[in-house]
Amino acid sequence: MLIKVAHPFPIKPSEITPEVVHADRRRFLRQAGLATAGAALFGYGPAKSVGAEAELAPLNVARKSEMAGGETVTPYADITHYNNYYEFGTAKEDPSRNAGRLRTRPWSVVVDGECEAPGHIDIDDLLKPQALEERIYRHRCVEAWSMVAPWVGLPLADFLKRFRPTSKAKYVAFETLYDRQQMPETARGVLDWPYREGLRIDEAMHPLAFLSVGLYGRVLPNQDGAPLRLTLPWKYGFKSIKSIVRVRFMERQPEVTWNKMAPDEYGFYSNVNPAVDHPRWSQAQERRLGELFKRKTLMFNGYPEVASLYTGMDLRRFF
Ligand SMILES: Nc1nc2c(c(=O)[nH]1)N[C@H]1C(S)=C(S)[C@@H](COP(=O)(O)O)O[C@H]1N2
Ligand SMILES: [Mo]
Repeated sequence: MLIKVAHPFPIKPSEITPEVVHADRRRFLRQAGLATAGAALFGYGPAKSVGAEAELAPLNVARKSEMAGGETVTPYADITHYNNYYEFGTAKEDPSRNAGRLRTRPWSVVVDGECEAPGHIDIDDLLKPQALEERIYRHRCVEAWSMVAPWVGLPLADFLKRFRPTSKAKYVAFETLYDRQQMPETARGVLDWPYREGLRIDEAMHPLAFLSVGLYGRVLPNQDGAPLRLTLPWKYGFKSIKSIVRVRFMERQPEVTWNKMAPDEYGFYSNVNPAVDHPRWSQAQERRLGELFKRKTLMFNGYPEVASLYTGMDLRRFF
């Protein structure tokens, strides 16, 4: 019998190049224009009935926080039309076009491994009694673009503690849904599916680590990782795994997608660090969506409160 085995990585890591690095100027100007128009349309506040977000259910946000130092929030149109979600295609506009196929109900998350109360939780059981919070966070992609987004969700620690991790739980691993029917792009095998990410337990329990279920006061759009995703503002965007179906407490460091694919380019920690360049481009600057000029990238993306997690570690080695 002939078994056809697809090459696991038909796209070489070296062919994945940050769009902004070679973004031609025309395209960028067009995008900047779109951003400005978007800002004029909705500004920021609770999402108004303009555009696609109006169809998504509003969430009951009990608490709001200012975590981005009063920076301008990126327009909804940009946050939802310039995405990385490779299960729905590798171009930035692909997820907004293709993620409509994703069915986000029913949805349950399996939690197991080194914990006293393993099990699964239905997304609606998680949301009902939960007082949701809004966090305005900077988000810095490893590809050197950035945005500021108003997420709605709960501290990741609150979610994880429900399952009572044991003292052996030194790491937490996360997995995205992998369903070829809903995600036909996964047939191309760009990444080794399912998409996997992981954190050290103290990183996962840090008060900044957030589990997002909404954006701009409403349920998350599929392209942004519905129905639940991580949001880790001090790390490069790829650590913020989308559409999570599985969480596992582990004694050893889990294998994670991008590190496995290109270990010299993407470390396990992936903390935003302007002093440690990616082998193929600088990480010292970034382009905020909707802005023309680059700005300086800040250590830990401007969240110095996480520095104590890494005391004594050589951040060039543990990048
Ligand atoms: N499952 C999954 N999660 C993912 C990705 C992905 O391709 N698949 N892309 C990551 C990357 S590289 C970034 S920058 C962020 C983008 O999140 P956003 O589209 O909501 O801005 O999602 C991250 N989470
Ligand atoms: Mo990213």
